[in-house]
Parts: sequence; structure tokens; C-alpha cells
Amino acid sequence: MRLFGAALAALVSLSAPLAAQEVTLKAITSFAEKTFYSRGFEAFIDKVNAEGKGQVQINYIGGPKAMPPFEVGNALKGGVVDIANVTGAFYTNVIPEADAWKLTERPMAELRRNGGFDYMAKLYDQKMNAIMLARHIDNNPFHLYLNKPISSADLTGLKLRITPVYRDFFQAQGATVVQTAPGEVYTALERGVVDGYGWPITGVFDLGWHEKTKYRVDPGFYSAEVSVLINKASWNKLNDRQKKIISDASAWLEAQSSEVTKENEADIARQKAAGIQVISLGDDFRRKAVAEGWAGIIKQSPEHGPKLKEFFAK
Ligand code: 173
Repeated sequence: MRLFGAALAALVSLSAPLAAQEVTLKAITSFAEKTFYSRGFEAFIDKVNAEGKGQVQINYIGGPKAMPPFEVGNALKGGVVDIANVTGAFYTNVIPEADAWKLTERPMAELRRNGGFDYMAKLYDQKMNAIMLARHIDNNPFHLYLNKPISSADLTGLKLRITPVYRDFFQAQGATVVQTAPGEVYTALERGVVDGYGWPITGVFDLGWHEKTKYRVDPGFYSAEVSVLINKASWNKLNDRQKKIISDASAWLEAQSSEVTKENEADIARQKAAGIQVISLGDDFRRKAVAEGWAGIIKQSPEHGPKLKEFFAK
């Protein structure tokens, strides 16, 4: 009996700290599950869960059905979720400067060396209690998609679906704008509430928008950003081994962003096959987008905008 008691005590003392060691992090995506902009994140989760057995696991809550995309930033800040897959335009209420990621003209590896990433990291720390783990979408231009033809960059008379990404540019060209989450775009097109929408080159097929889209305006502009973020307190609770599992998976994920150009080409071909016609306006359209984009960022943040332009622009 005494022996049994000793064995039991040994078992408890061994297993209790082991069991307490595994941490489960709650994760959300601001894009529909299993669609293009969530896919990299889902691969990241699979990797962490495979390599983090007994250490750290990610519990994937899901996408916009679980939480509206524009609320994800605040949820991460408050620790309602630990990890989020989201783009800066969806949480300008928390960090106005986050929308500036769309204006990067240098690869993330360079921004991590030149101080640009660190400059933003400080803002994420101060304003969002968050750490950016990995940008997995880059090299992915935005476009204007339309159901009415245009012959110049003048967008007067058009009503366009936007997020903060496109607001300054489309408005400067005379458009009327209405902000919606991606989940509302199909219905807005179907009902004729909008004449078009801003969206990157990839993902038009994910929610069936090709059925309601006649034209794509070229050239594209900016570089879409989608990243995995973690709440700072959630990060600080991890031990070194757990942090390494997350960091390694993050480095792996960010390296995947160079693969995005292949997806761009595939979707250009797919749009063509679906009968989406291209309206080509020339590079002035893109240059104007960049100029209006930076003007908007600097107006939003006179303190940090000019500094970010130094780091991000060419
Ligand atoms: O149009 C959008 O919803 C948007 O801002 C965005 C940003 C990054 C990737 C995809 C869409």
C-alpha cells in the first residue's frame, strides 16, 4: 500500500506539470474558411498542431460566421482570441497605420532588416497588444472590378464596394463608395447596389463573384497583405519551446508569400476563361493609386505615415 502510494505520488508529480504544459490557443480568420486568403493560415495551424503535440495546440474557431471581419482586430487586442488571420484594412479602428502594409514595395525579408518591420511592430505593441508573426500574402495586386465599362480613370457616377484599402484612391477618382465585408459583395452585386468592387487579383471565384463580374480594370495596384497576428499576453505566457514551434511555423509561412505570384497567374487565366473582360488604362492609373494611398495614410497618421513611406516605398 505504501509502495502504491509512493508510485501514485510520483505519477501525479510527473503528469501534473506535463499536462499543464500544453497550451491551447484560440484562432480566428477574417476570410471565409478554406478560401484563398485563409488557406495559408490553415496550413500554419496544421503545422503547429502536428509539431506542437504536448506543447502548444491551436483551436481553429473559424471565419466570418464566427466573428465579423471588422471586429477581429479588437477581439485580438482584448484577448478574446489569441491568434488571428487578418489584413490591416480590417482593423484601422485599432491601428490606422496598418493599412500602409498595402503600400510596401520591398519584400518582407528586406523590411525585417531595414527597420520598417520593427517600426510597425512598435505600433502593434502599443496600440493592439499584438505581435505580427507572419505576412503570408504579398506580391498580390488589388484591382477594380466593374459591371459598367469605363474608358478612363474617371470613376464619376460609379458606386463601388470598398474597404479602407481603396477608399482614398476611388474617391479621388470621383466614385461613390460603400464599405462592406467580403461576405456581402455577392448580394450587393446581384441587387445592383454597387457597380463594382475592389479586390485583389486572386479569390474572385471563392465566393462566386465571377458570376456577377463583367470587367477587370488593369493595371493592378498595391500589394495585398494578410498576416497572422498573436495577442502579446498570449505570446508571453508561452515557454521557449512553445514559442519556437510558433516562430518556426511563422517563418515557414512568411516564406510562402513568394508563391503568391503563381496563384496570381492562375487566377488571371481563370478570369479570362470565365469571360471577365480586361479594361487596360495604363500605368498612370497605378501611379495615381499609390500617390492617393500614401496621401491617405499620411493624413490618417501625420506622425508615422511619412516614416513608413521612407521604409516601405521605392
Ligand atoms: O477588399 C478587401 O476586402 C480587402 O481589403 C482585402 C485585403 C487583403 C486581401 C483581400 C481583401
